[in-house]
Amino acid sequence: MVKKILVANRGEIAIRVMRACRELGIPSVAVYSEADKGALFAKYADEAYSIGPPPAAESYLNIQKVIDVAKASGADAIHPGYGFLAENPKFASACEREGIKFIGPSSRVLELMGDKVAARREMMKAGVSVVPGTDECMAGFEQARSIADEIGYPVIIKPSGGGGGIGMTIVMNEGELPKALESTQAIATTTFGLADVYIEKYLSNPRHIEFQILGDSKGNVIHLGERECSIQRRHQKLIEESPSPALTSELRCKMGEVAANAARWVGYEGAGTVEFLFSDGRFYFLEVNARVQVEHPVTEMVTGVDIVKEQIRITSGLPLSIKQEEVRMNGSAIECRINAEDPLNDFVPTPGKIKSYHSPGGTGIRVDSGVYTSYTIPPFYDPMISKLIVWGRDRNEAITRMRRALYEYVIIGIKNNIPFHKAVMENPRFVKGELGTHFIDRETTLLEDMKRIMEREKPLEEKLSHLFEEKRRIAAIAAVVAITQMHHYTQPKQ
Ligand code: MV4
Repeated sequence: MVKKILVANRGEIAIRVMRACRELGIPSVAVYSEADKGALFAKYADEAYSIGPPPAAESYLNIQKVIDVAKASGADAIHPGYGFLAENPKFASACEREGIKFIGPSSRVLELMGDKVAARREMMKAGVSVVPGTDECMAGFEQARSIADEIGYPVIIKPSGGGGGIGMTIVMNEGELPKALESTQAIATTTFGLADVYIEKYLSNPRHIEFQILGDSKGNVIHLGERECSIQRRHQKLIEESPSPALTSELRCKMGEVAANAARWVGYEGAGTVEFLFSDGRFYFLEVNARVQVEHPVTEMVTGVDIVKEQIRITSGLPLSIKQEEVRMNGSAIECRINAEDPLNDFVPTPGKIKSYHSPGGTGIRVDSGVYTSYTIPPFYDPMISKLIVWGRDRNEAITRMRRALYEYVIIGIKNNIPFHKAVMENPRFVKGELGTHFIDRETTLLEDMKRIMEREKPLEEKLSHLFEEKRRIAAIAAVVAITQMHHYTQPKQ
């Protein structure tokens, strides 16, 4: 086993990783920016080191600083979490050079999966069905036009340098093609430093279904079933679940095998996700995420496998602790991302101080978070407050349990998206499992539903109002202190 792990991340995922370290008896090291001095993850770690100013570019993204702390603290491995340096091949190779184990795939695999066109080409070679489109970058307008003609409109132009939706442009007809090409290339250049773009057939309202895979250094690759992540807004996932209501066990078996074969083909070591678009009973490879994902807990809830512990085992050169035929998917899990954002005001971020905080509990509930009462969510990073994950014996039980958990959840002081989640859990199409990537745009009643639900649950807030009568409590404490001191100073010495 590795001996000491530096966690190069913040917030809930840093704590998630440190929890696995603690269960394995491995000491953990936190690195934190000046904005995170008071954060829970920095306190949870066995050691914590400041690495610079709040902007991520000067702290969490500073490769040299992170490596310097790893060396100074004697950490022999680094877990990058998600985001920040997690899929940066330069960081992985810097670790490799310095003799520190990077908990993730090799820099070669990160490089390959980061280049979306190369990944598509590799998957075609592996016999994986990809969305109809190109296997190389667009050389120019003429080439783009002939390919679009071939696959038929609408098409979508995507930057090769980055996944996740940034810069993607939908093209309905040939007339729109030149402008779309130009704009995607411009965004690709400024965002990813690479003008390369590629073309795919555009699928309207597909489902987003992804498979969790694990590969060890002995060549074993398994999958832990799928997650459906169709409920997203501006490429930000908001609700994820496992299993997908759209898959039969036959299709799950088939897609899982394709995902595992894809990982095997590239020599994948570590935890990863193979993303597919699913439409009209057919599935198409989209991209590989070479990291542990935000939504990994739903898979942990239905399979019982601790994905982060597996990552650490893999990096330590140990075999996976479970074989494919031993993987059982039991029941149904749903995750709601609880964000500091105002769902009534175009989901604008609302960082700030949490005056009062009470998270749900009881049967089948998991809350992954890095916040506490009186904690201030800094404005510099992702405004996620927590992930609320529930498990039920079937999807209906998971939904009713999620409604119950959301009812219990009290966050006072900052606006948050709990009303949005309550509205979705009551949405008839969500309940029927009729999902697609355009769900939020198409469900036009969600805003009214949220308002109605907030009105309905006002009495509860009033019942809990003592929780946020902070000023009155402080005044009372101040009065007691004043009286005590008066007594102390006015008593004549005996
Ligand atoms: C697509 C697609 C339809 N057809 N690809 C990829 C990353 C994910 N976050 C969005 N992606 C999509 N890829 C093909 N071939 C639809 C989406 C998509 C989307 C695209 C543009 C603007 C908004 C979108 C919302 C959800 C899904």
